[in-house]
Amino acid sequence: MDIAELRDRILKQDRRALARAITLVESGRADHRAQAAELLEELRGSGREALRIGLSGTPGVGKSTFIESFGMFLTAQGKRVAVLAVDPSSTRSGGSILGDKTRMERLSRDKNAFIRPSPSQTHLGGVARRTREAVALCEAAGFDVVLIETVGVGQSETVVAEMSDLFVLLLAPAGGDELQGVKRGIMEIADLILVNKADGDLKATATRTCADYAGALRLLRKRAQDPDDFPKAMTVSALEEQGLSDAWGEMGALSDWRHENGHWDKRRRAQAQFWFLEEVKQGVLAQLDSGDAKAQIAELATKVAGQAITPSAAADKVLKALDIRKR
Ligand SMILES: Nc1nc2c(ncn2[C@@H]2O[C@H](COP(=O)(O)OP(=O)(O)O)[C@@H](O)[C@H]2O)c(=O)[nH]1
Ligand SMILES: [Mg+2]
Repeated sequence: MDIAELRDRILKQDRRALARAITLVESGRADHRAQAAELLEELRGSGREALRIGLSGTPGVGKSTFIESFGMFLTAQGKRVAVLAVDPSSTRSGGSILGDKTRMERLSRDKNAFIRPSPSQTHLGGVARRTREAVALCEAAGFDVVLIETVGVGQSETVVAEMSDLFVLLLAPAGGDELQGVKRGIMEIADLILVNKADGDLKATATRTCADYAGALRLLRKRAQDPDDFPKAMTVSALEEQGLSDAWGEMGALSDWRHENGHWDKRRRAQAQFWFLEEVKQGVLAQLDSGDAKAQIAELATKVAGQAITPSAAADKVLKALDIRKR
């Protein structure tokens, strides 16, 4: 594959080239990894910046419906929108988004939208790297907004928040006690809570739920990266396309404020460092799990169990034998 050509085509906003490049970053093959790394390095200085929005919510809350409505709303404003997904639990081929293709029928036909389903992969570290690199590719391909969807399971919200500029939590209208069901950690990373399905019979409940969450948000510790009135809760109806413009307005206000106050750059820099260290750790862990190290660990583990060597001395032997540069 000609990396220089792929780079040029991506910079010219060629969607087929973008799709090919994402396939390349998804590949686990060593030669593909090397090419992907080269491509990303070539695109690093593109100077293009998208608004990266992480979107989380439990199954059924309306993520796919919201992405379709919100995506259409944005493309109608002349924005180019890319949609990616992090779904570590997905073992179905095609992953979450493709399964929801019917709900995103209009958006998937829109020439200003690019939708990429989650690859079927179980290892969160692998999904994280692929998504992060896909985000960078979409950004270089000139998308204005990159939506990164995740289902609310396990660690995936944290992973998505670490690659987003804004983190949006989508919730359903619910009774008061269900408020407790949202994990505190997720509330703490949310910049905007959208209570969806604020329509028809559910409208009154949605309004109440929204007030409950607004109250809960006020109880959280104030974060340096927020202006006074954030994080915020509001209602939307993805189905009836209500509140989308207000939600977009709030996202814009928050991102403008963060740009003006230095928090935007600070966050992106911290994220780059976070992922650098993650990659180093993943690399070391992979090394422990391969070839010589694996055999040595198994052998020493037996000796440790039989008290033939202390745990610390055994660990020291493994670490000394590791050649971190070898892959
Ligand atoms: N009343 C109402 N139903 C909605 C709304 N958004 C989604 N739904 C419905 O909720 C169900 C789950 O939606 P979906 O987008 O697939 O949720 P996801 O699992 O989070 O992707 C579907 O039956 C949708 O039609 C909304 O704004 N109002
Ligand atoms: Mg869905």
